[in-house]
Parts: sequence; C-alpha cells; structure tokens
Amino acid sequence: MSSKVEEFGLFINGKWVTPPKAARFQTINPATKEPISSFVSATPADVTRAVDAAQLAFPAWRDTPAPMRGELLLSAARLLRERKSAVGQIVTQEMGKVIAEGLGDVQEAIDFIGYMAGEGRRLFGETVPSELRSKFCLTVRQAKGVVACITPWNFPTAIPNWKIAAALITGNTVVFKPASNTARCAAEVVKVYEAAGLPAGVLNFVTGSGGVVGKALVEDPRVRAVSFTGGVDAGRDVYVRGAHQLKMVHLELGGKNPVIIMDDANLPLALEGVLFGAFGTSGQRCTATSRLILHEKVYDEFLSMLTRRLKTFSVGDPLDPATGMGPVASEDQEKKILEYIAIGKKEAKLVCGGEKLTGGLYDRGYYIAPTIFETRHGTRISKEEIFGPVLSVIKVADYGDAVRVANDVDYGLSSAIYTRDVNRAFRAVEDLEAGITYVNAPTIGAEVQLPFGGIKNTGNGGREAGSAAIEEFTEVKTVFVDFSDKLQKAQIDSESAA
Ligand code: UN1
Repeated sequence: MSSKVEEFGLFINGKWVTPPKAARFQTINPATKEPISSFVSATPADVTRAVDAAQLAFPAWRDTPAPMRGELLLSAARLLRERKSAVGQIVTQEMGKVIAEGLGDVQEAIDFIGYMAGEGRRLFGETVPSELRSKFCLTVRQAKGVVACITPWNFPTAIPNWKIAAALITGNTVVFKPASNTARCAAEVVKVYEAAGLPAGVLNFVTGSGGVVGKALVEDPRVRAVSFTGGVDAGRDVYVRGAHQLKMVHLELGGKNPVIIMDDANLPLALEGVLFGAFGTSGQRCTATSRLILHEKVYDEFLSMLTRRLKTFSVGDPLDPATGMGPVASEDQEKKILEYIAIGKKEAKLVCGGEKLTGGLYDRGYYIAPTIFETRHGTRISKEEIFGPVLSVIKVADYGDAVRVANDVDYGLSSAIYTRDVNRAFRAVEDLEAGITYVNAPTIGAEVQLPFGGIKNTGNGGREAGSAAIEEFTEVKTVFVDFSDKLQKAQIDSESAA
C-alpha cells in the first residue's frame, strides 16, 4: 500500500460522496501505528440520506428476479477473487491478523457471496396440503425492505458479506456501517459490489461511530431489520433501541469458548488445535478458544507440551508468512487485554506471556505475548470475554466436571472436545451449551454453508450464514389459492374423520 493516506467518502445512491465540512477519522495499522485511510464521520443527516437511497432503490431491486440478483453476486464474488491478494493485504495491514488469515478472511467472503449467488435459484418455500379440496397452500419468501448491517473489525471482509450478500440475494436494500478501525476493508467490499454493477442505492455505506451513525440507523423507522455483530453492551443497546420500533434485530455477540481435552485425546493434535484456537487472530475471534479444560490425568503433560511449543511460536510482522501471531487490533484492544492480564496476575497463576512485547518492531505496534494462566473455574479471567491472546487453563477431574465448567459461563458460541471415545464425543455434542461444537478440532474455523451463532449472551436466538442466512433477511408470506369456485370454510367445511 502506498504511504499516502487515501481519503474515502460515503457511498450513497451509487456515488462516493463527501459531505461538505465533513469531520474525518483515520484507520491505523496496528503493527506500525501508521495511518492507512481517512473516512468521514457521518452525521445523522447523512444516515437519513443513505436510508432515503436504500428506500428508493428497494421496489426495483425486490422485483428483480432472484437469479438475476444472483448473477450480480457471482460477479462480485469473481471480482473479489481477482482482488483477493490485494484485499487480504489490506485486511492484515488494517486489522493485524497474519497474512494467511487476512487472505482467509477474504476467502470466507468470496465463499459466502458465491453460496448466496446460488441461493438466487433456490430461496425455497414450502408447499403444504390443504384440509379443503381444490385449494393449494404454499409459502414464499419476501424481502424485508431496507436493512442495516453493522459489523465488527475482527473479520472485516467476511462478516460484512455474511450480512450483505444474504440481504441482497433476498431482495433487501442495505445500509452498511462497518467498525471504524477497519473501514478501509469495508470500503474494499463496497467497491467490489460497485464494480459488479449493483444498481444505485441497493448498497449504501456510512462510516462513523456507533453512538452517532449506528444509533441513527437503528432508530430510523424505515430500517426494517438490523443485523449486528459486536460486543455485548453495544448489542444490548441496539436491541433495546430496535425493540421500541418492534424491528427485527439479529445479534452476534461474544464468546468464552472452551476446549475440553479428555485423558484419551490425541494430545499432539489437540496441541495444534489449542494453539490455533487461542492465538490465531491474536485471540480476537468470537469463536476463539479462551478456556482450556484439561482432564487431570493429562494436565501436567499437556501444559508442558503447550509451554514448550510456545517457545517456537513467533509473534511479529503479520505480513511475514512465517509469523504465527501479529499485533492486537488497536490501542483500545491493547489496553483492555493488558487490564485483564493484570487481573489474571492477581487471581490466577501466570504460566507464560503476560506482558506487552517491547523492543525492535514490537515498539512500533500493539503487541502482546501469548499468555496462559492456570486458574480455578470462577475467576474473572475464566468467565469474562477478553478478546485477546489470553488462555485460561482449568483442571477437571472427569467428563462431568468438564461439562459443568464448560457450560457455567454467560456465553454459548463455540465449544470443542478432544477425545477418541466416539460415545463421549456424541455425549458432548448433546451436553455442551453452545451454538457450535467441534469434535477433535479447535473452536474456530466455521464454514459458511452452515449456520453460525450461539446461545445465552452470545445472541438473541438467531443464526446467520448457512441456510439460516435466508431466514434472517426474509419474511415468510403464506399463500392460499382456492380454485374450487365456491366459498370453502377452513375448520368448518373441512371433512374430518372425527
Ligand atoms: C467471529 O469470530 O466473529 O469460525 C467469526 C471462525 C470464522 C468466523 C469467526 N470462520 O472462526
């Protein structure tokens, strides 16, 4: 990327526009603290203009045959594939995840857009028999209208597309508000849809704070649904504001995801899984492994394998393919994680890491050492979401104890168990309170063709991606067609065996 700080406007009604006298903010490379791009701090009036545009574009987009909408999505997927390497670099530079993961983020976006393109030729409804003669009953899926997609910084191209591609294929028009610190990644997503030839107003892009832009979006009565991924407090605020207007609010929030390692586990396999799950993306995934629940019979052995392995785990320049973990995403993130590490040092036993890294390239960015604490279940670090490279290790006596600890948190997104006992594995699938359970694999790595989401404080009951994506963005219309040429009364005329 050139050292020049590129300026972006808002994307409203098919045009990049910069409102007069707009205030601006910059995005920052967390590995170097250098500015990357500059964005508009939109005002509520800008948000209104974006919703106006989306509202105006809605009837024609809704009436465009879904397979044609799918063609446009397919073009967007192809374009993003062509730009994958460049956009992956931007993800790494703006968010700090290592380059393999930056490219993976973009690949997840490509995969999902392609998957949704195919949905243009499905969008299945139901056909159901009638209780009356000469009557046909079916359901169709209809667009909701203008929807808001509010997205986080940790998957800055994938998560926007989980929402945008699903909203578009189902005939909605979109106002997209990304996390401020990864607005450049978001702009690259918008540029792909623009280049694919999406009609003006179908996708609009507004940048700025949640408190101003997000709030204005959620409170605009013309926005019929809000899909939000982010923190619990912000999610609760969005939910409450949406509730006043009885609008559909979809929330994907935090996690405190456990990996259980049983005494019969393949330990070298589990080791690689724990490492990737806990320290991939510097632990900044909703699905990150933040609790390692270890059976007492393998406790000492596994912990020493883990600490030994960490000695060769490299933290550094995220653009270097040899690096295992890059910086954390921002100054705010660094501050919050270091606060949790300080709490951990008081209430638990530090095994390794536990500090801000300094010297050389570390002084230029927000680097924190991969950190492991041994703790009892119940401490703050064992129960609260940290969203950083901090792993709490908890010893348990048996499977029952492991499940009790795993479930005793306020979140329920992802979970995993390593065991060679097939009965135990299926038992865990039933017992673990989470939206996702992995067997012999880490808590991260969900695939787009399956529903994604969780229970408890992780959300409000919905799922996104997979088949759930269509439900998230559609209303069901139930249709009765009576071709009997007479008034037939359900429940009254119905022939009954009773
Ligand atoms: C998130 O952390 O919010 O399963 C999303 C995974 C990724 C998506 C994570 N495919 O880890």
